[in-house]
Amino acid sequence: MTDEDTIFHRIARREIPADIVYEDDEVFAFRDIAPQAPVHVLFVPKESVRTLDAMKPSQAQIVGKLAYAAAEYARKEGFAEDGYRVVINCNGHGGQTVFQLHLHLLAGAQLGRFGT
Ligand code: IU
Repeated sequence: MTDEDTIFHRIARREIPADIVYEDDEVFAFRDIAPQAPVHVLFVPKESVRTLDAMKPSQAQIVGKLAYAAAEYARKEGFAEDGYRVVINCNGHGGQTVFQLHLHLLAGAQLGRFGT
């Protein structure tokens, strides 16, 4: 497995099962295996991007696609008005453990403040 063949790439190829809740040409989303909130869905680009820090200028729109897909999902599922949080962890101090860019969507309860 290389940097460009993470567990998320394997989920996208259906080599590893996951509860995929959304997919289009550029983005797919599935339920986090270890949810940190009642709703915890990961939005992942199909294009390989290791981290937010590794994004090229030509890839900047990918983050918008992830955020838009998450917002649409929240509206469709009916919790947009109650609210939610989106998070992108970057590298070690950010807590990134899978090195394919992904956006966490967390919802379904009042979330605590974040920090150290
Ligand atoms: P992080 O931002 O890189 O820390 O997020 C990785 C997430 O991927 C984390 O919340 C894991 O629970 C989740 N995850 C998963 O849903 N399925 C897996 O097979 C693996 C990790 I490995």
